[in-house]
Amino acid sequence: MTDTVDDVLETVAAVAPDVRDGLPGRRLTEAGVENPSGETVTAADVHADELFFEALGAIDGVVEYASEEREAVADVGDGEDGVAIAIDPLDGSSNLASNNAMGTIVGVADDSLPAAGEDLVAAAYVLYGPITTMTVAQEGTVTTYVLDGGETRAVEEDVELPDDPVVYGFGGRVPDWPDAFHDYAREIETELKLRYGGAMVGDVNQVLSYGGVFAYPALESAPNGKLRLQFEGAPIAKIIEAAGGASSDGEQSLLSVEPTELHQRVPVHVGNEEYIDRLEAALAD
Ligand code: P6P
Repeated sequence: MTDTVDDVLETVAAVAPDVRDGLPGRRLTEAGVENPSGETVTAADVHADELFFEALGAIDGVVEYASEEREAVADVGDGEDGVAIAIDPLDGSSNLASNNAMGTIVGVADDSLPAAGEDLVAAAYVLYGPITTMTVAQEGTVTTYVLDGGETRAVEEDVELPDDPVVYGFGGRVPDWPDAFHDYAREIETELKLRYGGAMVGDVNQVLSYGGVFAYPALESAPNGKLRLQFEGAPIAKIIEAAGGASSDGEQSLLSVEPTELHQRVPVHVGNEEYIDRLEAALAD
């Protein structure tokens, strides 16, 4: 299986530059449809999903492909056992209009989708920032690569969250935060600097780089929050926990959340363990 996982990660790294190259021509183009989560789909979302589906679905050993843009899991196997891919092809695509960071998030599971985070054998995100990087959790360790000119170059190995946290980023509107999260946020604001860019990959990468906490919490208007377990919460939690951090849906690790449906939403909190412990204590009061 390791060979298949390596093939998947190498393929994501190979496709990512084509996703990036396709962005300028699709800057303000909507696809005229909504995704299964009811969100407007951009032409860039569709393009990225098509590129990844074609490349990842062709890998021997990949048997299922599911994306934030598709209603159902696609069977891409040949009847043999293999791994399943859950992908957010272009995370934060609404940032394209404002030319801000976006990303790709991938979970590789050794179980049929929807899979529990504990069944992820690898996870990765690509960050389309000033430079294109790819951060991978595999076999309990995190590695960051620069993707440049067709080359994939490891630039940091055994990545770990810094011990001295600096930044926080919380999604949702303040009046929509439940009181317990609101009070927690008020405390955090006195300790850390606000860094919130509207694309999970960019905001989580800030936490991984500087230490701190990212959350898209449960909201009064949306008790399960906004982010999807399969395509955002679980793979990101896999990476942050492999980097020595912690994750929570408010009560438990995101890797322990029971998968019930492919596009299920989940409150997401990831970062240094101290901040996740305090979050869970605040919500338990
Ligand atoms: P808001 C992007 O649409 C996304 O799914 C995540 O990447 C990001 O963290 C969140 O939604 C941003 O949501 O409500 O701030 O626009």
